[in-house]
Amino acid sequence: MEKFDVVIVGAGFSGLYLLYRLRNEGFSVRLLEAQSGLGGVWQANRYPGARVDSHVPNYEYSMEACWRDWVWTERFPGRDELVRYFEHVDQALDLSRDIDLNTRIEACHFGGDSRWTITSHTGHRFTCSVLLMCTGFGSKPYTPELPGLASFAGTCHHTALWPADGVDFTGRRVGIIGTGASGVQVVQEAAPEAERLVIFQRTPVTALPMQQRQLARAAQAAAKAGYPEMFVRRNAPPGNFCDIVRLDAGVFDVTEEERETVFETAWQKGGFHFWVGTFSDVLIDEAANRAAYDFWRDKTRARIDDPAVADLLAPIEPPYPFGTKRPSLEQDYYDCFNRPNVELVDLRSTPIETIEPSGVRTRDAAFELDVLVLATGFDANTGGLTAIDIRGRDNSSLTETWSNGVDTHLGMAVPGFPNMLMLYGPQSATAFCNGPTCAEFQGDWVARLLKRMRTRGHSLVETTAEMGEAWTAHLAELADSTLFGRTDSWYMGANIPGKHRQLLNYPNSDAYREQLGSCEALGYEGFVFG
Ligand code: NA7
Repeated sequence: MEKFDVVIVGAGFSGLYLLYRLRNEGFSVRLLEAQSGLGGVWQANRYPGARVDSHVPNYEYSMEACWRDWVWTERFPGRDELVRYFEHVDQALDLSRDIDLNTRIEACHFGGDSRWTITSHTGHRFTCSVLLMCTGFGSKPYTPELPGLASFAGTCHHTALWPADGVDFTGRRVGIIGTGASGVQVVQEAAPEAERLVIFQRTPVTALPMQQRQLARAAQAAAKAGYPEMFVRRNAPPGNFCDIVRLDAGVFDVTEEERETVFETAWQKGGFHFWVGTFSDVLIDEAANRAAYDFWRDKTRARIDDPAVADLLAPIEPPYPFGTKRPSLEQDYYDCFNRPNVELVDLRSTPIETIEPSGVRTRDAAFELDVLVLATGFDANTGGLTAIDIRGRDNSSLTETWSNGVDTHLGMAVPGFPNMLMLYGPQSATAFCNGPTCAEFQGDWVARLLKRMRTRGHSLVETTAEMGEAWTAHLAELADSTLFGRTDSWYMGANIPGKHRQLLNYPNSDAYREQLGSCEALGYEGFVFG
């Protein structure tokens, strides 16, 4: 059994940052990763068109060793470039010597000796004092129980389980179930290649213009003079992006003309600007939200030729408050529906009845397909953790503990699971916080906590049931005081049948970071040390 101060599970942004930080602080650390390379979701999501929705230079580490010699080719980099970025980070920070790849963790048990024992799929065991779970919010793909799915005779893959040698859409009849971020991206790739493309939509996505562009090497080199200051700004309010700033004014605090200008400016900037970079009340106030939706709807409908298709993709009445399901970014998603080979099926009016060997049968029609793409998302936030047999005090199982809902303190610690901390986990700012920004401020917080414990001779840190209940109640208040609680989304755990409905992501990264800071300033309030 290999013995360490700290074991980290997961080699995405959070896990790699912690390895770098904690090793520099003199801890013995091992990072264990199921996949064959670094980058977390970017290893797994190799479906055609996979691309990050955060623009350069937000989606990268702030350490100069990582950005000094690194050059991006696109404003929103694609999956392969992101994987190469992680290889570059690996070299720049010399990480791999402390990482075991191809090591899927099956069990983590907290023992009577106050240490964790971690068991891999091969039966290899590790022991550590502190366990850091960095399994990400989207590491467990979700495949709905579609009757007859196993009988499909063609090629069928979930986007997050895509084969390494790819799938050729050329001249084939392709069906795509799901229109979230992954579905939008695959549609854009498949539409020009497939002989026939059928998109099965249950809920329309409010996709925003990416405004993608190539990045010139010289311009990036010049911009780097401003990077240190930008990365400091990324860690301060407002927001967690270098350059997306929400106004300190509500939608109706300005004239109609000013409002149009603000919306139009954000639209032209592209990316998440229109989602989180306009007025302060868009995600809080129904009327303000409606103004944003109407702007989005009118812009979007203007691109769709067939009014009946426009009614499904961008309905006159909002299907849910704008931005309370995650908006995806698109390049020519809506234009794809003007192509003669592309067809949209509304699953609300004609649900899937069965999958047959030849394709998909809905209540009204049968669609013969050669390829079926399941862009159906993830058991988000909790699935990556509950997939592992994690057992805390008294052998209690995390999966069972969370079966009626998640309680954590700050989205980082679970009552009854001492010396285990989660990064980018449920009930933290996860998914409302730019990944690398969150990885760094949470990682720094953990590093300071572990150093303090070492200085004071503590070997145990845990939170209490009262703190867990209080944090959950706080998130419930946030769900009620914003528009997020009204929508069935994976933020609310509502995309998985039977999953407890609760807000699983803290919807304000500035306020979240302040909470972490005040906890620390008060001597790690809510934590008990031993
Ligand atoms: P998402 O955003 O969860 O999207 C999944 C899509 O699959 C969504 O449109 C769902 O419709 C649809 N879905 C799920 N189950 C079914 C069934 N049973 N029938 C029909 N359609 C279904 O996952 P993505 O992978 O696109 O993106 C996840 C995040 O990863 C993304 O936001 C980024 O942060 C990266 P629904 O909306 O539930 O009606």
